[in-house]
Amino acid sequence: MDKISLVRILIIGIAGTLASAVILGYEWWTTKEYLNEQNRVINILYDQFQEKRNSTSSSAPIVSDLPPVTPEPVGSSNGGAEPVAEPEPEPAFPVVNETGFPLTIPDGFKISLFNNESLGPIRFMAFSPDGILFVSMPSPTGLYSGLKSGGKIFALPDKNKDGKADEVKTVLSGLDNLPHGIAFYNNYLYIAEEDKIARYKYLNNSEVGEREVIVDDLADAGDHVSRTIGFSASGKMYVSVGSSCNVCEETDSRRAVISEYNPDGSGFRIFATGLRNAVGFVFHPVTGEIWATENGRDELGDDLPPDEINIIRENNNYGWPYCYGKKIPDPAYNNPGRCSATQASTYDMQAHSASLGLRFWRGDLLVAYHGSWNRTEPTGYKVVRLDVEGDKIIGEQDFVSGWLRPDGSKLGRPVDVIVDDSGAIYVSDDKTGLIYRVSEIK
Ligand SMILES: [Ca+2]
Ligand SMILES: [Ca+2]
Repeated sequence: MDKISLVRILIIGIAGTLASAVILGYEWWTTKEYLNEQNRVINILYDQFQEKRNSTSSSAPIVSDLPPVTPEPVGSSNGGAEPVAEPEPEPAFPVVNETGFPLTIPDGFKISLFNNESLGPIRFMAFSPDGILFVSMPSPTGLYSGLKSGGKIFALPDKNKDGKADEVKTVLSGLDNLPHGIAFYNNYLYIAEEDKIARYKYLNNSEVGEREVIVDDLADAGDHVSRTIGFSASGKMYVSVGSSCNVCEETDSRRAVISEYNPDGSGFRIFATGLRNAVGFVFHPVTGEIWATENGRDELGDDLPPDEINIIRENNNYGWPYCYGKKIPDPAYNNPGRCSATQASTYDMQAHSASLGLRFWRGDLLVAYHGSWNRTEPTGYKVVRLDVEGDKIIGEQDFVSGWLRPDGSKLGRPVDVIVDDSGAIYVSDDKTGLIYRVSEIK
């Protein structure tokens, strides 16, 4: 090798090292800045809320687990004086809110923070076989921030079962393609990234083995980058990949579908189609069928089309891009004939709710509404309870709300919902980086 070639190689090597250092430094810096900013926002929100709370605490206690007020006996008289104001009726069951956020929950429940410091824009959750809550963080700056590297998986053990994470462990870091979906199956931790499925042997106590990529050809690029993964009781793996666009005819049949695989990544087939972005799906505890959320398209106004819950059955087409809701033709194609062979939604939700994670709980469905980003008046930003009867949904009520304030500001954005063995509910939030825990007061 002559001297000039040697010098060239040296120069290329030094330049490469410098470029890597700059990229790593940038990622470290953006992550740090992001987390600092998240913690700063949480602190400001918390302080503002505490101020308001202190100024109104006599009339509106946040923690209202007080003994019931004994009502005035009927017919009692106050001696002809001016009528006195009726005392506020106390709820029949107490409600406890320890979060510092102005959240509303059903009577008889308590809500608290499972972790105290922002984990960054966390998304989907799963419990390990040894009962530890795992959560994904696809990117330190958010799923749709453009930065696709620096993804992490956290574990939050609660060994003493006091409803607070004992610590936060970083199980995996440096994942570079938006780890989002997360599931445990047969003692493996599975991670769904934008273009891959990887699995790791689970070794208990939040420890995992080597990375094994079992699917490396998920459709990537384009609009919807979250991938969701789950396992049926019959031992099949399901993966949801949304559309590449808001509304369009896909050229890649692997988009806007839920696909089925064997747990080792073999046996790929498309299971159901016409799903614009089924970000959340779960298995019915009795029938084993897949129930999925579906995010409707944009640019049809504030109230169209609905977000949907669909029961996903083999070879069904759920409408997108030609039809939405109950077989309504999309004006982009205006082709009613297309709708006859598609499935009507099981349930329609408010347009732009951005329904994401869902979970069965006490026979009903809890669904996280991440909240609208482009509606005139914001909607969502809450967890709802859908009243399930057989294969129908017959009602909807707020379960946790209050992140969306009357002035339109948003304190948090729920992403996923999960239930532990005791029946306590956990809600992840990618705005605050917090996990809320809702439990019944015994
Ligand atoms: Ca604990
Ligand atoms: Ca549909």
